[in-house]
Amino acid sequence: LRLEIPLREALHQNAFHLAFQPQVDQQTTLTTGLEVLLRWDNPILGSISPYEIISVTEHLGLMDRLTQWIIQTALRNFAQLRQAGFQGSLSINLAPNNLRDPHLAGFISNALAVWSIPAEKVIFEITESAVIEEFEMALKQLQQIKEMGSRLALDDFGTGYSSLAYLKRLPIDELKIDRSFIMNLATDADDRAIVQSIIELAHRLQLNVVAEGVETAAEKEVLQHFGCNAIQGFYYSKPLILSEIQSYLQQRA
Ligand code: G
Ligand code: G
Ligand code: MN
Ligand code: NA
Repeated sequence: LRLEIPLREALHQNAFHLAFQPQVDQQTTLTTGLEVLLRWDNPILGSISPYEIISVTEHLGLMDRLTQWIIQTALRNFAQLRQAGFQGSLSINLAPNNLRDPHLAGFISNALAVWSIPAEKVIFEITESAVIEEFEMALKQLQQIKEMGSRLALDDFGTGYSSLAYLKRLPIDELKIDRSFIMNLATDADDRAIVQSIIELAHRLQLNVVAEGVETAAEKEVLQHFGCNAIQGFYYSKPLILSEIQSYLQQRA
């Protein structure tokens, strides 16, 4: 494949970087969370999506290396932001292969200790596709992460990749409503009904709800009206590199 050789090179040179997207609490309007997103800008190939990076990396058998780089770099950057006064949480995406790694929780725990980050400040995002195969194995890793004190979010909720069965079977703290339900929220009555129901369901299950991909004030207002806890999307900010998120946080708190 066109990506295999450049990606292998990038993995050995740590040629990636991370972007951070704010999550804004709707009661306080404070930025109470950041999601970390993997970025790779190759001078020849351009910008490659994280989906592609992760699937090729898994194929190359180098996922553990990439995951370790993501977690270490994300927590090092998070420690810097915390030192500058940020008190919110950091959300890190986990890939399917991560949940087959029995050393994952231990690795996370060590990295948290290195940077003196309280475990409860870190949220790990998973999708149904990460647990659908080898469910018992995945559940074990997730339980270990929970026992350490970190939190879990079910990402892309409502799509084929995240279903109701997993709400019951996984120790989840948060639901992230997929962008596909948000896109037409201002005009589509069906989407409004779906989103309202997801928020109500989440609250009845004592889960926090974050809406993703919010781009307009109209969408934000509908979500606020339904009691959505936090909003992430271009309406507030696109994903920002470390120096940009530092100034964003200084300006907005
Ligand atoms: O930021 P962007 O919309 O390009 O990200 C697309 C998707 O790629 C995200 O929704 C997320 O699920 C996945 N993704 C982004 N960064 C990471 C990462 O660091 N690790 C994993 N496993 N997935 C990521
Ligand atoms: O983890 P997940 O795959 O849901 O990551 C969210 C992705 O969506 C990120 O890749 C991010 O760049 C992208 N994104 C974030 N906010 C918006 C938005 O408001 N609109 C659109 N179109 N994409 C967004
Ligand atoms: Mn995510
Ligand atoms: Na998503």
